[in-house]
Amino acid sequence: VGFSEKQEGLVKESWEVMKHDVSNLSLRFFTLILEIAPAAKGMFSFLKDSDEIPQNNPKLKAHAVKVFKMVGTCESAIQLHEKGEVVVADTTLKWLGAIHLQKGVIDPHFEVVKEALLRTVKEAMGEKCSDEMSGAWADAYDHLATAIKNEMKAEA
Ligand code: HEM
Ligand code: ISQ
Repeated sequence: VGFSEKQEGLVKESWEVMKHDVSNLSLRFFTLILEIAPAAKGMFSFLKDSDEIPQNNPKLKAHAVKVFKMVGTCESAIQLHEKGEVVVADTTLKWLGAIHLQKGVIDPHFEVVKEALLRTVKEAMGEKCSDEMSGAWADAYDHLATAIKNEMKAEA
């Protein structure tokens, strides 16, 4: 259940490497989401008027960076090691719950985004990506995703 300091260290350490290429990686992350689930395209406002994934859309980039960073820094999801609970700033969580509810995001979508995120990390880190590192990212993501899903249920 909990998120260990070791896991947090693995996530943050790899984030420090990946952040130097965050623009490209974020685009890759988003491309993978649509590769896994093409139907998700219609949900994103910044894609409404384009047939393909814009390679140079500042809005898309800003969004994707925000999401990537949120998991990578474990910041907005400060994992309480003692309790094994995620504490996300209440207002941030309410905001995230509201956006995703309004956009029609449902539980299975979270698996798609998770898969895309893990593949992005794996590609970016190459040989440095151990199973332990992947597992740490998976857990960091799961904690945040659970918090968002709970908030969505509370708001629905
Ligand atoms: C918007 C984060 C999961 C679809 C956002 C925004 C953030 C965010 C920060 C707001 C961006 C902004 O306004 O600057 C996250 C995190 C997730 C997650 C941390 C998981 C832990 C998902 C999933 C989907 C999804 C599973 C479904 C495919 C969307 C959509 C928007 C959005 C459609 C609105 C984009 C727009 O403005 O058109 N998300 N998200 N998100 N997210 Fe997520
Ligand atoms: C919003 N929520 C989840 C994943 C995303 C990826 C790229 C851009 C926006 C996103």
